[in-house]
Amino acid sequence: MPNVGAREKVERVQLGSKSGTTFQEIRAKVEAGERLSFDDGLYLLRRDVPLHDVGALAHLARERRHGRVAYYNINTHLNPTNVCVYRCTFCAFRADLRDAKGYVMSDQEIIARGEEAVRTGCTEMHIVGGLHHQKGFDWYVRVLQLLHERFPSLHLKAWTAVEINWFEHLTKRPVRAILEELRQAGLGSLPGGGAEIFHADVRRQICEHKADAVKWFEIHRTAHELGIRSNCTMLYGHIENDYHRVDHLLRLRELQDETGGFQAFVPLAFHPDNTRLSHLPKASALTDLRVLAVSRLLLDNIPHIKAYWIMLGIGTAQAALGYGADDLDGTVRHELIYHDAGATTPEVLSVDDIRRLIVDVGCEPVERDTLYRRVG
Ligand code: V47
Repeated sequence: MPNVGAREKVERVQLGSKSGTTFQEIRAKVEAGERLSFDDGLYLLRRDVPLHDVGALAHLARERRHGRVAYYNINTHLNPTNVCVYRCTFCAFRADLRDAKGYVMSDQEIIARGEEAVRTGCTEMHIVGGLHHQKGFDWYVRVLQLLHERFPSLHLKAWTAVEINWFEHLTKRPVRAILEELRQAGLGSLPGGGAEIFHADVRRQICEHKADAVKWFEIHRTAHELGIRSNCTMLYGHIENDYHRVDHLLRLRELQDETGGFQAFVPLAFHPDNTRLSHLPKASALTDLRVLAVSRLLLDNIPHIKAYWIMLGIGTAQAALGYGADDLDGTVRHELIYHDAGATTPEVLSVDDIRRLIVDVGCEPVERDTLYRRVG
């Protein structure tokens, strides 16, 4: 059964921390390699616990795993359509069927993106999009086929659990069969999007109707059972609180204990511009670093923590390499989801740029592929 223990966690979320946890106790646990608890997570997220102490602890955990290595890859994004049946309040990218800004890419445009990716040395294409009212499952399969048949060396990290759940709805077929067909068409792995905040109280307000936590976990569990690796994310800095964040992280840890199929966790800071939550302030760099550090400490079984520079901004992403993160994601090209929501980061970094960002904070840059194998 998916997500065993979720109800118990929800109750804990509502009760909150009543323990007398101290920082020294948490440090002793981390030094001894012991697992941190729900209450430890709540404690570390408190604003009155010195950020740099939390960061130093996370850095210890990061250095144990990865030394001074910081990973990056050469990648590009493809969003074949922005038209979406869902109306998530945090999303600036989506469009209604008849919106002027709505688009659907043609086969030629998709192939041209593949050509550009290979020409510019990409090893990965990150493919996500809207759930188009008029496109069937076969169109989403075809996007993969168009690219995989022509550019077989390009790893296609495609379709979030929310999209897979939409395909279930469209085809009335089980998740396993859908994933097998997508793999046959060229799917390499699943990106971590669509996780948002798992707690139902938050989900109801920011992404009502779309795949819930139980479904999100069922899809990732099935992918892992099939040998398809995946990433996981958490969208923070909107209406959630610290209890929801810890609950979210520990649910991920629980599945990872079971399957070991997650490669990387990517905390995603909410960008409010052009969304229905535009009245909310953007999370500060201090919050970004604290969330990254606590993620490294709680997710003791997920190998990589990604500081997604597009979302964090370059300076904070560099600092994050000292707060638990070991990966900057990629050179990235054609990113729309964050740029539509007000991100001011560049559209692409060169390989020299990304390597210099890593070297400048005393780390060793290592190019990886999507499955974290060293390249070159
Ligand atoms: O699920 C959407 C988030 C996610 C906004 O797997 C927003 O390696 C902030 O999942 N402000 C998609 N966040 C991006 C994603 C991702 C990114 C990089 C790497 C990987 C990976 C995955 O972006 C969505 C949602 O949580 N999102 N709108 C916004 N306005």
